[in-house]
Amino acid sequence: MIVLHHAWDSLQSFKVRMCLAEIGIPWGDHALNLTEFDHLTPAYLALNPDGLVPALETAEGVLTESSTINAYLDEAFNSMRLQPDDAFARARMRWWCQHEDTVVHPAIRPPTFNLYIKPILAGLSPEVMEQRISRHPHPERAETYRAAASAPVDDAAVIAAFRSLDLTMSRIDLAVEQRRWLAADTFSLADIAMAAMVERIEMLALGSLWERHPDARAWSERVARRPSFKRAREPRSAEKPSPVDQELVRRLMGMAFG
Ligand SMILES: N[C@@H](CCC(=O)N[C@@H](CS)C(=O)NCC(=O)O)C(=O)O
Repeated sequence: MIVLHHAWDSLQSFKVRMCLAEIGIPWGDHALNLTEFDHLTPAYLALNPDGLVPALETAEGVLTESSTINAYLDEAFNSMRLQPDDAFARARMRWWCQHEDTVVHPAIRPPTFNLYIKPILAGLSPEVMEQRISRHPHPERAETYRAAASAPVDDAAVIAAFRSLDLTMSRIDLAVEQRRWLAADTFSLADIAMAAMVERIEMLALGSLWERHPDARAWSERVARRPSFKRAREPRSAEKPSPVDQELVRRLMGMAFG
């Protein structure tokens, strides 16, 4: 049995859960809470010395990096049905997976930390924060948590992120003008990778970003209708109120797009 070490509110974990749901294989569930710093316990650091989620535990060893995990799952358990047959379309699929890892995920982090994590960590004393975060193997990541707990909202970082996401949506517009899904006419790992962005935009109440991109929005709606999308977000349910400050979002959106 494979075991997924993940967090329900982690973007990159969502990608892997959606892939597992598309393939339909059973998996062991080890959920960590990132704002409780479960990913920095000695036990988890022994499993993944980077102290990040997701990590997939298999009989052969532990795999990290969500795109690598998804490609492995599709190859090992799904006869590569989530990868187009055509070599160029497959290259396009890898492009989108890489774009999600290197552009979208970094862009999503400032809004996530400023709009979602900040209110959760706000009450934590600097001493307790230091106790928990000092084990982080990546000092720049530790710094992001410290800033979320105590620094003011970083307007400039969030605005830059909105513009970056807007640019990515323009690329989605272009892609789906030419084909039904991002890499090909068939649904692929590219759509799964980018579905994480769809989910996070909804979670952070940033839906107005889609307004400038009707084709991208239609693609995002097709993605969100898939049963695997719904499975991937369980059990983080709608009844849990979003701590996102709508007024702050409106102000920052106004500053980004005037
Ligand atoms: N490139 C890695 C990124 C993993 C990553 O940054 N995961 C985030 C959650 S989405 C995390 O573990 N954050 C905890 C931290 O920064 O301390 C992947 O795609 O798996």
